[in-house]
Amino acid sequence: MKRRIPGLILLSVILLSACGRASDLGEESLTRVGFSQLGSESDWRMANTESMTAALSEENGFELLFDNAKQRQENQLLAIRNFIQEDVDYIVLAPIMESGWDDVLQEAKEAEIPVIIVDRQIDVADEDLYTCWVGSDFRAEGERAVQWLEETLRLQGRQDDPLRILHIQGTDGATAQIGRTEALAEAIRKHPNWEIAATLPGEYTEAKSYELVRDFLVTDQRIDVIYSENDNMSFGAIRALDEAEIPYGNEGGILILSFDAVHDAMLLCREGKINLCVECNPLHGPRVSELIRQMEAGETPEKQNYVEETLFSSDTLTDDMLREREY
Ligand code: GYE
Repeated sequence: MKRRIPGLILLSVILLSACGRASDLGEESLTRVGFSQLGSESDWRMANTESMTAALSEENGFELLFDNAKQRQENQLLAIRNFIQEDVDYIVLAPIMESGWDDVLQEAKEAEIPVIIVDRQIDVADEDLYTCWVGSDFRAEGERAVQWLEETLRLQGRQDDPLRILHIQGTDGATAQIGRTEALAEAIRKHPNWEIAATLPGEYTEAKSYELVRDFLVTDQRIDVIYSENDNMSFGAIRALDEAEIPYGNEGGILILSFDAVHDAMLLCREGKINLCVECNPLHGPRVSELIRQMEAGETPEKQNYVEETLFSSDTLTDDMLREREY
């Protein structure tokens, strides 16, 4: 009896550890990714989250730890520290703004967890704090919008007329805001007859933009152009214009230039209510999983990965383009 007990114990230990190893194996074969998403402020952001969660799914070999920071950088810092504690294989960060990441990414580096930045960029003293970035060239997007405006005004014979632009700005310090604003500022310097009527901090949301534009229009309606740094802010502006019964779009009133080109904005563009949709592609999920695949294979991905983009204007947008729109 005495001699059988150790045997039984031994057997159960073997069985237990065998079971343990079997389930561990299942989990270990999944790549664990912590993704800190900055929020859910816009249609673009929702499409981005969907693309990321679809690509980093279990069927595709990933275990995704997802955190929505609800527009607060401190929530993103918490999420990253949590991912470090969880000892994930990769951290993916969609940063709300460029500054403020040095310390937390130093911690990730010390924990030897590679960091992939997606969408907006980060401004860190040591570029080795992240492995690579994938996103858009926001300055180029702004320049495309400005060129379209110059060309449109020229075709209308208005290139020398005074032009008042209402600028609706995205989240302060975000790369998308910085690039799109810089392109406009450059255009203002170049055209002495162009003027910014006001810059409104719309924070990329429809609600904020609606309130700001509505209040602005009470005292000033001499606007020729709205330069809106994302589609949702354009939706808010359009609601305010409708309420104030101010014409816009192809009705011959205010020209509306909008960034992102999400499906609802493309619809409004097709209807002639938005004059220009500057494309900004949110479908980064497959791009991020490809970067991870490269790293898993021991390759070094390109540091900066820019996405190709185009623009759509209300006079060239077709039903086919609308149908093909994935977001
Ligand atoms: O334009 C806006 C979103 O960073 C490119 O963020 C992104 C911007 C996008 O909220 O809709």
